[in-house]
Amino acid sequence: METELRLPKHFEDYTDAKKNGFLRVMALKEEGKKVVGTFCSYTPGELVMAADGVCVGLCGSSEDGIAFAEKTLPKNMCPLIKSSYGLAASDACPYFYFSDLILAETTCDGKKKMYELMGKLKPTHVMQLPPGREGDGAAELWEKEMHRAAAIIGDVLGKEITEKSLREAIVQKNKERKAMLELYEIGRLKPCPATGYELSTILDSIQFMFTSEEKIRVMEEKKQEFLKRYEEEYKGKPSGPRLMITGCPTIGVRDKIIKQVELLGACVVAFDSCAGPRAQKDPVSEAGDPYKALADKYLQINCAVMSPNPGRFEALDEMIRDYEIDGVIEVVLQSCHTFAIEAEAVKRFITQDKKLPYLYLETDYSQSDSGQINTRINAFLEMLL
Ligand code: BJ8
Repeated sequence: METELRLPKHFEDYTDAKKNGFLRVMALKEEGKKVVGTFCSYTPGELVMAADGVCVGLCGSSEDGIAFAEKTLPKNMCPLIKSSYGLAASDACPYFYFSDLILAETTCDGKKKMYELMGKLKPTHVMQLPPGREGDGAAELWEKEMHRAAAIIGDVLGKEITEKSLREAIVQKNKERKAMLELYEIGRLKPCPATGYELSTILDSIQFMFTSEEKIRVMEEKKQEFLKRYEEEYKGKPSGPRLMITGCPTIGVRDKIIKQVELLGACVVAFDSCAGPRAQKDPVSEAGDPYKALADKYLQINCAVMSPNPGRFEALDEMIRDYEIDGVIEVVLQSCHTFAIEAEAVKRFITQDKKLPYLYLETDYSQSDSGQINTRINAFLEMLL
């Protein structure tokens, strides 16, 4: 076990930020904590909490690691998958490096096949997510997968998950959800006192905090800070165009798209993504069987990997109303077939049913298309400004 706590071979070559990341997780491990790496909103974090483990999000969000991944994975793959795998396989991600277990799901084809390779680097458990909610037995299968994952997590982390510890984890995670939802809902204020860039950066950083209490405290502090900013500087002032971002996770293209949109005068006030406000709205039921409650909650996530996926349109409708949206930008990562195909129905819904401007941007983590993306964002915003 001691050998696991050695730093990687190339540690001295890493940037200070990366070195700090390694040292932080190593310190946590030295306290005896177990770390579980995750990649998706379908992951029931409550199971990890119930075994006294710490969940860390491992989705790759930069070009780092992509060249390394392309030695193994096809080049024409989603950048999120390549970056995640490349960082893991090259020992460049401190959180993967120190993870005791990877907890993943059968979402899109690229991810689930990549997990097979990842399983050769680390103990990896892939939960069998049903491809749709409506199939006979889908809910039952997912509930069984909760039990199977609980047994494996308990085993690897060396702490049995009891009904009591799981119920406590559900209550605590619901508190986190509430804090996250309230922070997202800052976007409902008009004009919005926080940029989408700020909000998404804060919310992404939350996944690298190691205790639920710390996450809740930071989110509450930020919410109060934005409310104060609204009262003192924004209230009663005119609002610029209010945009919603929908589609694939944007953590790896935040600078290229969200920052650019806001530099040009619009504000991203809403995120229709797997981790956005709609996913936080419904807590896990604290009554009844906890495994069934987890299965029910996590099967409702409106990701395009689900077929069919009608809940996404209901959620879009609700958010357009609640956040007073003037236009929608759909971001699809290159080679993400599920979101790319669903985009046609999203476009129809936004432009025909909701009569709002819609912009489709397909991109990757490189900077090679930045100029072209700026031109398209400019032209789109001209319709709104
Ligand atoms: S719940 S959005 S985190 S699957 S973008 S890797 S789908 S090819 S990230 Fe996702 Fe879970 Fe859904 Fe959210 Fe595949 Fe598409 Fe890449 Fe994706």
